[in-house]
Amino acid sequence: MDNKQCIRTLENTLESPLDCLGWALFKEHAGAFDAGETGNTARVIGVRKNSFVLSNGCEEWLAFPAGRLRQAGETFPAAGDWVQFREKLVTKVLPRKNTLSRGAAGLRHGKDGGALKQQIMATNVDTVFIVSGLDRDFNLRRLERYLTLVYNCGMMPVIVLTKADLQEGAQIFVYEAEHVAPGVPVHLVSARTEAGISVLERYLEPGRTVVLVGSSGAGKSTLVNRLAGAPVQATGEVSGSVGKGRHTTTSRDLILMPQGGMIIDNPGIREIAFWDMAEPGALGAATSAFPEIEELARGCRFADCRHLHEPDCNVLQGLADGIIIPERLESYRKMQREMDYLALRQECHSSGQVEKKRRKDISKQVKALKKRHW
Ligand SMILES: Nc1nc2c(ncn2[C@@H]2O[C@H](COP(=O)(O)OP(=O)(O)OP(=O)(O)O)[C@@H](O)[C@H]2O)c(=O)[nH]1
Ligand SMILES: [Mg+2]
Ligand SMILES: [Zn+2]
Repeated sequence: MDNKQCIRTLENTLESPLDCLGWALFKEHAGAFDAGETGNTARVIGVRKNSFVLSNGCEEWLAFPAGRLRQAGETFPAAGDWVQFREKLVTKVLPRKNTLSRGAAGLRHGKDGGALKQQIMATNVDTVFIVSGLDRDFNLRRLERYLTLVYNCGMMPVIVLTKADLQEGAQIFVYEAEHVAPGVPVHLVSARTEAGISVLERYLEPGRTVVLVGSSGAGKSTLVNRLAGAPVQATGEVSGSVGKGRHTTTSRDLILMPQGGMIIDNPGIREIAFWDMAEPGALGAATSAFPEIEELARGCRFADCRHLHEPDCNVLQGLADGIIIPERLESYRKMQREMDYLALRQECHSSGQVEKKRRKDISKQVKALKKRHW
């Protein structure tokens, strides 16, 4: 035993113990980098306040980020990352296959003035389970937001409608979800009765990583426990009066499942804010949460049509013809506005600069108008 101060040892008979954490698949995807010797490679399986739990498939231990990783331009570790370490120090984060992140409000009175920050929920993920409880949690507009978030991050969404035991005729929710999520698998399950659970195992093939997102109290951790066949995660009651969970899960942990895959359980999300990833304009991405609107948008006269009151807007025509559902168009426009603002914000780095740029743009427009008048 070296200086790693192991928290747990695992029995692993694989030739490359890292493969039980998905190393072989990661390497294949992330291909274009030289990982060097794997003797000092590990995966981040837990995120604590100032430390990380690392695993190399044989041992798990607490490690701390090298000071350098906090510098601008460096990648700070997150749950699911593949890293290089020196004993108890994480020295480098290997290039990510993908990153599931959202915007989170910063400290309102802090020096960042409440600016949106990137919050990473998981990295190097194969499938995202959008978990929605069929109690008071089910909401189509919210599903659309989750789908946009997942597509935005270039990941594969799967909708899991849980607590099916609480609804008679729960199948109707499946149809509704399928309607707003064309092409996305929708699974109806109950962690209480175990109905439908085994179907989810197909996403947990050896080496694959699934991440769970959803509101607090949706039933994410209960689902993990049911799939694991053991109480590996704490679960909490939903408040009877407001129908909301109590944020039982507070940290991000990657759990090795008996099926061979892994699950990253997440704390419940209060508000789904986006964080624009490298892909510009998620709503224009190849996979979209609003394919029917984007299909029609290609026929608009202007390439940058906002589908508000522009002439020859194919989307507005679709709305008039009843091809597009008004609520979905409203959802789409709202998200498009958010995404545009986010892009501008990231361009300007801080909300203060965004406001400055906005004011500058407006004064430019006013000047141009005045010029025209005189
Ligand atoms: N009836 C029923 N209740 C369930 C089911 N799954 C979960 N619950 C209950 O829902 C409540 C919340 O479950 P959790 O698994 O803690 O929810 P969570 O999504 O992990 O919540 P956070 O950790 O706060 O984000 C618990 O009281 C569970 O017993 C189900 O399939 N049927
Ligand atoms: Mg939980
Ligand atoms: Zn249009």
